[in-house]
Amino acid sequence: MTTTAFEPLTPDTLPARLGSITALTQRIGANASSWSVREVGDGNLNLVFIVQGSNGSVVVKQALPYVRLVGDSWPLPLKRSFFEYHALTRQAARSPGSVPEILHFDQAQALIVMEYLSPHIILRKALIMGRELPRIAEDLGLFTARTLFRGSDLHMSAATRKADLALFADNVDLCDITESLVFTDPYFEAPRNRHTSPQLDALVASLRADRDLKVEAQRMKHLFTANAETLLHGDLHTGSIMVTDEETKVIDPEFAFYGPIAFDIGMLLANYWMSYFSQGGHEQDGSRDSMRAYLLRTTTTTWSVFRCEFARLWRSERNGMLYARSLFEDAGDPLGAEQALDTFLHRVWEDLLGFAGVEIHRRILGLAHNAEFETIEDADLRAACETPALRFGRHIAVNRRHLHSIDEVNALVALIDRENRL
Ligand code: SR1
Ligand code: MG
Repeated sequence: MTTTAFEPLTPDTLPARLGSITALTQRIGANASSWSVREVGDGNLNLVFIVQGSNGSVVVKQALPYVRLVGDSWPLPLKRSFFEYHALTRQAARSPGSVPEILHFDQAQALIVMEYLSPHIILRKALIMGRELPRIAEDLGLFTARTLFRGSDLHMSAATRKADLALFADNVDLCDITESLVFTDPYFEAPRNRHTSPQLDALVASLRADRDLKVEAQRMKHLFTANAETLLHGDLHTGSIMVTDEETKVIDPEFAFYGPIAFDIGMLLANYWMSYFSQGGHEQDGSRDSMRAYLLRTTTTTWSVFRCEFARLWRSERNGMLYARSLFEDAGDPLGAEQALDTFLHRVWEDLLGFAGVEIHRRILGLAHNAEFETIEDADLRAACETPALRFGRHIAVNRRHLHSIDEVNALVALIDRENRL
């Protein structure tokens, strides 16, 4: 790379601009003029290229100085690429094998060269197709437990964690997107919002007039901004996960920052639940009942794997300043550590329901919608899927302290969905 001033890549300029990077040429072949380059980015923010050479392929992800979904009227700092790179290195260390291998990072050009995952596809697309992925629950339960535990004061030294907290505290603009788009905009008539209209108009108006819901959404926002508990992925929806039947990889942590443990898991479970509610819009080729059952099983297993792995790490790697062993195990009180663990996980459970509720709302009422609903072309059918999702989101956000188990919540999902379909 010869230029230092930022310049967006194009398929035509990429070979000449990246052709001398050894990490890249070693991986795919040195003859850059023979590389074939496709821009495949379909996310909301960045350019994504697949570069194929004689010996293999890589992915080049480059940030743009604005939000791709909206255009240059919404500027966004290139530095998000720096946070993504640093988050990926930490996730690779804390949950080995869970993220793509990073081959090269160029901060000035805001680009990351990484392993090309093939034949992986985006989890959201797989779920829309009705594919039952056998590994995601286990893999994502482990990923969330390991990254969230090992990035917290339960595990890290205070000095290392505080330095890292300072580094990621600068990811202000990406946090601002979440703070506005997830926690605030859905609950009033914000200019960037949209929803399936007129079918959802009455329900949307009632949600925006719902005082209990708005208060709860703001409690969740307060927690998100003020509880710098661990290094989050920050955008762990099913579009940030790539899958095959054998492997699960988590991508795109550009929203990484220090926030509450429950946020990543809440967002993930919300996306499984939204997939469930969308299944009725994808039954052209037959019933999706098996897929519905699979999705509920997936939420149950993800949450139980998370809990088990978190508990294992609590017992074996709790070397940080919180819940010090000197107070419990070393003082002959191992039960005290178990009591603290139960309390801790109970709080995570209550908070994840709140985060899940608002995540569901923002994907139906806000700017950035989900493909599982958006690909339902018939607006009446789409609204019929979105309606129970919105009601469920409201219920779990407002009643999160009274819902005691994942089975209870899944029973509610099935009930609300069935009532709407009859
Ligand atoms: C303007 S960005 C909209 C959404 O896309 C990202 O994936 C995040 O989820 C963000 O909220
Ligand atoms: Mg993304």
